[in-house]
Amino acid sequence: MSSDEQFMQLALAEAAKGGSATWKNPQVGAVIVKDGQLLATGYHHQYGQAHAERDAISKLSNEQLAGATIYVTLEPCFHYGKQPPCSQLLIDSHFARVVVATIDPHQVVGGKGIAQLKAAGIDVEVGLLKDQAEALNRHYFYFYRQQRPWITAKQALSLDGKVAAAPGQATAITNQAARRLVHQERADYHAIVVGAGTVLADDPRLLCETPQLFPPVRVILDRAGRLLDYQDRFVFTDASAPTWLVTTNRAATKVDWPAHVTVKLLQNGDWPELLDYFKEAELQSLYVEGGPAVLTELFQAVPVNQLITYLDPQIIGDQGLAGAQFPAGTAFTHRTVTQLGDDIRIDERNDE
Ligand code: AOF
Ligand code: ZN
Repeated sequence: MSSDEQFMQLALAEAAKGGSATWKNPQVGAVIVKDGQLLATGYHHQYGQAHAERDAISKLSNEQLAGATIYVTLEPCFHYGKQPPCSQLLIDSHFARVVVATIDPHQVVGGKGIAQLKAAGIDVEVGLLKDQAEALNRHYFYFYRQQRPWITAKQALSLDGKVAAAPGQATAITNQAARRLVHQERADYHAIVVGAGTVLADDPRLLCETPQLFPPVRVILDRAGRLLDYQDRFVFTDASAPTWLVTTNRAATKVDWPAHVTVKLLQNGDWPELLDYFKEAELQSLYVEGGPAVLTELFQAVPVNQLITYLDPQIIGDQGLAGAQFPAGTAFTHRTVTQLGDDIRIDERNDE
């Protein structure tokens, strides 16, 4: 591995420290090197706070910075957002060389940061460990390139393909290790999506394993407004995460909901309309947990990027509620299988 690669690898490790606290912003890391010596590291700690470059630069003096090289896992920003532009900061710090893993797909940056650095006479290289840098922010890159959220569908099935002992009956299908992993992976998404049927049958919490600074929004698809008579459900009474009630029933807007509940009135509530709404709300990623009616409609309507299936060896029998139906031709290109005690997790993806 070249020393450039080693320093970029270190910048990637720094970036990952930001984790889900960076929320709608990407996870970004920076490493400053001069004469082959590592001088400082930094990362974007939290949405709204200093960018990675500023975090690293703040640890050094002007003399140390002059003529140094900075490795950044994402193109330095060019725009005034919640933070001032990093491209100008790099110029003002008199860096001799800037090594960037990948271009920022966000429209307000999109190559302009690089162009400004080059115009200032700085030696700029782009593309080192690009794939790793993009994998770290998979949902962010997908959202800004494709202009729609990354969609992961999740299902928990018995060996005979059932999701509950009977329609409307809350049933624990998978073991504790599997449920725990679900609670952990929710934190990687901007929204958890379920249908009204799931809220009626299971009264789920839809929270993450550990409290999040920016918890995923609990999106409840309730086209008909069936939940208006069930305002005592956990997602409506517990304010530890936002809840969005998505419906076509005007009566929902007349209800005096608690502050964490937002009603979104749609025309017909189909998936193309939902995706437009999610895009506008800048939800970069969705974890769609069902139940079967929601997943069946999802798979028929729009491309799904990832399908996570938890499978438990129990047999429920023919009185059970069947899982989602998939249209002919549904296929995924990559898969990973993990064993969790007596359960199995199958992660399938369509990488674009
Ligand atoms: C960087 N370094 O560490 C990050 C960047 O609202 P702001 O000012 O925080 O800007 C957010 C945008 O900045 C975000 O959408 C992305 O384009 C870029 N993120 N850029 O130079 C960083 N986190
Ligand atoms: Zn920046």
